Amino acid sequence: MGDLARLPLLEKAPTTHAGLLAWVEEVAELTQPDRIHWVDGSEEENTRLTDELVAAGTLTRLNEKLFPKSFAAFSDPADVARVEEQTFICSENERDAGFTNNWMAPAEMKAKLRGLFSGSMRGRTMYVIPFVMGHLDAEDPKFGVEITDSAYVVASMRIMATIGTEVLDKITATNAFFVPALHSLGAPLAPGQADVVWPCNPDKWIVHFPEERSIWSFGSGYGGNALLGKKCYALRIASVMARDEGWLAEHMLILKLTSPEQKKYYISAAFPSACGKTNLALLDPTIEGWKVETLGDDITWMRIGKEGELRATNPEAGLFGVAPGTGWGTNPNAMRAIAKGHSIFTNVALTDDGGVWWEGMTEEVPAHLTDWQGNSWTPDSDKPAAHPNSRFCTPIDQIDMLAEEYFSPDGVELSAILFGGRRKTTVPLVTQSRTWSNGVFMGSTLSSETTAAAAGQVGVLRRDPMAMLPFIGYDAGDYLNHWVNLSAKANQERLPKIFLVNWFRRTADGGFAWPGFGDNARVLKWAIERIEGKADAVETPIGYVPAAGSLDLTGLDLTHSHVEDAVRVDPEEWAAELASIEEWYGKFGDSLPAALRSELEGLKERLAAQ
Ligand code: GTP
Ligand code: SPV
Ligand code: MN
Repeated sequence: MGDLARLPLLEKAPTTHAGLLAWVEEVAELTQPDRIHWVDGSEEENTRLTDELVAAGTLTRLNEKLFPKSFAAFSDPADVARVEEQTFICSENERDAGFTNNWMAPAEMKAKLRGLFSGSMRGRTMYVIPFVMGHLDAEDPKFGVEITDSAYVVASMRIMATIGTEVLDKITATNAFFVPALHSLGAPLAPGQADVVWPCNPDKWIVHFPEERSIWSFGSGYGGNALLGKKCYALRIASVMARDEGWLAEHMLILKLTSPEQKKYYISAAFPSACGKTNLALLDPTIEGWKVETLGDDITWMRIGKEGELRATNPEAGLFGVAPGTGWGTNPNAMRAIAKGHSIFTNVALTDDGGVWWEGMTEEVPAHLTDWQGNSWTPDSDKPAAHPNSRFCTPIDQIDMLAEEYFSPDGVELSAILFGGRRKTTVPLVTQSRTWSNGVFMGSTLSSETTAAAAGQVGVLRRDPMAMLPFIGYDAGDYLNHWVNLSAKANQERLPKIFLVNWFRRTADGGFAWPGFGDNARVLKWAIERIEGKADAVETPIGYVPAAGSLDLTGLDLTHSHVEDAVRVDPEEWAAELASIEEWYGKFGDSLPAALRSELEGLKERLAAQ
């Protein structure tokens, strides 16, 4: 970096890791920040940064009595969700990105990004955030370093991951590999130029280099675009590491279910964005004697354990949950965690007493609010008060029902895996797969109506394999093959059973056929009883669905549930579904695993034989 004024700051760097120092120096040279700050993760540092963000208008401090040490942020209206159109997997060969990803040759993309990042941090502070996804004392800790020019990102990463000095010291001491994750808002400041409250750039690029295991994110300050430990690392890059190292990185929650007999089961579930993972992970069962505890709500890393069992851990330290629909009625456990404070809310509405509100938080709608865009709002307003993808960012250890196993680097042995989507029709409440590969088939053909979690149209039906469509870091066919092959490496007796679920089926009058939320515990109970050989099922062409009387409906409000509608397998709907699945499978070309092709043939034959 020659004799630039920044050099003394680098000399004072709290590490001797040559690779890290060289990268920080290279990025500083490229992006030209005014200052470099190595994030230590301390309380004092967090207080200073959030004070600065309040002074800048980026954060609004909430009423200390209602939400201690908590803040609200309001983004640019054009920066409210992940941008899938602008997300790239830049593998050396286009084939390795597969048809589900955007691709550009790495050299071409790097040249483009160097242009965009050139001087992009002028007038700003460059923060260096050492972080680890998963346990710092795991056998093979997964380190990263995010460089960002956003203090909001620093404060949010502090909630979502383990960051700071203890991580950097371990990276240094073990001369560890780390994923370099570079982020810039793309909003440099000229001398004397006033800042805006949510700097960003209309041109957004979320780019992954899987062979190099690096991330470059430009132009957005929001969620999965900017908190690079989350979707970019723990799913897209980690899925590639997992392919190479024989494990899986998945868009899944993990929960612990304890039966009235005190038997413990661990279940993971993959649902697309804004389709119910956080809610299921924090479920309050409506059936007597069954208890749920939480291990994770968004990302699961799974590997085969020493005895051939499938073990799961949550690499995150916080929740970045959808706010709307999270309420005292539907998800009291999340509400209690949020009420403990230490949270950052983004794009929610403000109450007149300095608290936050969003649609579905309370039954009673406040008479007056300030909406997420800063406008005065009343119940007569024709727009929602909170953005549909508004979020709460809260430390996971504030969940009262957090399972103690969350803290174990070894994780838990899974008994069941659920795949689920948001489908108005066709897909029954719950279906058990016949075999592992039949379950992988269910996951590979998972479909869901799009939500506000990603920019673009909402409510459009699309295939979303394993709820990973936006997150598979390599060829989708190779990814499915990796899933198929996992069973051969596992102890067959201990392989988790796979189920397909749908909480979102509608009745003819448009209402939900199934009440969902706490009542989903009834479906978990049925799944466990299937595994234990206790619950009856009907064999259908698509798999096993609950036999009449086999779902525990004790105490269920039957005026608001239409269980028969919810579990029905309709031959006409499935004829249309089959055609749509065939079209989907056609997109994979040669990379579709043979085992899945024969699953499709099997389904076709069974449907025809009906
Ligand atoms: P991401 O964080 O985007 O990955 O989302 P998620 O999968 O964690 O979804 P979340 O649990 O936040 O739920 C998203 C929306 O679905 C919320 O508005 C919930 O109220 C709603 N929802 C969740 N579970 C159910 C359910 O069982 N039934 C119904 N009808 N709605 C549900
Ligand atoms: C999702 O979209 O699946 C999320 C939110 O969990 S984000 O972190 O923005 O990706
Ligand atoms: Mn998610």
